[in-house]
Amino acid sequence: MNSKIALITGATSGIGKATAYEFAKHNIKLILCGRRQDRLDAIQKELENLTDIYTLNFDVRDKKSVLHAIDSLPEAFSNINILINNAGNAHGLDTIQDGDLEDWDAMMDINVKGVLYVSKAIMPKMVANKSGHIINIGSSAGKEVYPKGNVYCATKHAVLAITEGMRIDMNPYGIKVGAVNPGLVETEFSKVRFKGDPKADLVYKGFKALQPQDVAEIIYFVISRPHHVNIADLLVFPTAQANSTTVKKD
Ligand code: NDP
Ligand code: 8X3
Repeated sequence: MNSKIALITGATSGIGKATAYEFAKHNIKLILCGRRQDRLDAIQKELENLTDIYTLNFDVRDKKSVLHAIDSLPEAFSNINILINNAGNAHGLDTIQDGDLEDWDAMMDINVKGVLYVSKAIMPKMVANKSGHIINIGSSAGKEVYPKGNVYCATKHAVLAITEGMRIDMNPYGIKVGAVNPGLVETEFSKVRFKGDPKADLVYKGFKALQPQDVAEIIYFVISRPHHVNIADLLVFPTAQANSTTVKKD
């Protein structure tokens, strides 16, 4: 069987890692990306009896590394059918006047420019093949700004604008483009946001947050629709969450 090839950024943790496991169950060949090679190796070892895996180690902020990594793919992995632009994080939670410039750079560079660089490296072959599917992982923060979310929310609003632009530009080539936008998902997201401060553990206390596997199953649903069906924009919350600031806790 000629199975599809998916490239997942941010595959070392959380939503990206769970998506790798979900896709592997369905025999999709995987290109797993991230900066922590030890984790990529461990995931490859666990999944290689289910599907073919190739790992790429690069920082999505570094455009040369991104282009070089994609260019270096062996022939068997070079025709990417599915791109999951997932790598991203929040850095800090501050009012805009107290915001840290390094945090702003990190979020803009990873969440916005990273999506652009990786897409730019992969889209030409999709265009030439007149086939492909790009899913950008946005957020409920891309639909609604919450207190102290300022720059993170701006990056996720940008991801949604980029998704809409891509869908228009890819339309003549039959390439599907859509966004999956989760609310609160229990991953390493808050550990990164709060830089190891124990208050990260409180974010998912007192209610059942979405689990990475929940989002991975949704991503698989999106990529497994018939050819004529494109899920353009999907918002998913845990049941306890009504919007960014309304969460029913015990
Ligand atoms: P995690 O922190 O668990 O995973 C983030 C992933 O991004 C890691 O695999 C990390 O890999 C990768 N990454 C981070 N920075 C870079 C970089 N500079 N270059 C390459 N890879 C990088 O978080 P989540 O799984 O929660 O986040 C995944 C996506 O989901 C993000 O875009 C996030 O904004 C979004 N999201 C998360 C929600 C949540 O509540 N958790 C809700 C809505 C959206 P490594 O460090 O190995 O490079
Ligand atoms: C992650 C969800 O609400 O923590 O994008 O910003 S939130």
